[in-house]
Amino acid sequence: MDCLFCKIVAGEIPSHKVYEDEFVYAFLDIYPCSEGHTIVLPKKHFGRFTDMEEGDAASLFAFVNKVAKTLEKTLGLEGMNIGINNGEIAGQTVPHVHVHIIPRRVGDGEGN
Ligand code: D5M
Repeated sequence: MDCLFCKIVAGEIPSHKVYEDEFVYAFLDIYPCSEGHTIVLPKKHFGRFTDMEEGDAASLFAFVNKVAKTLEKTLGLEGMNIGINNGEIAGQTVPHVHVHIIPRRVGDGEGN
């Protein structure tokens, strides 16, 4: 399948890995909204979040929770935005489901 994120998971395209296990892969976003902006995705290909079964979605978010806590600790964060663009009309540019973890810091703009 010609999928950018499947190629990253397979190591065919380089990425800055943050976390990996049997089911998920997390790496730094190439166009970060803030320092440490991380993408978490299931290794198995799903186009959109709403293509996933409830169990797969729950597993993905369990890993998102783990990665977010690790980033919080290692980067000393007070908060972060965690979200998904589900579908092209919602801003999804890569059709392999992924969760954005965007570290937020005092004075960085939105919400402060
Ligand atoms: O988010 C897709 C995100 O994927 C966007 O923030 C850029 C990022 N991206 C695209 N190509 C790469 C590579 N090669 N490495 C790392 N990050 C990448 P979306 O929610 O679909 O708009």
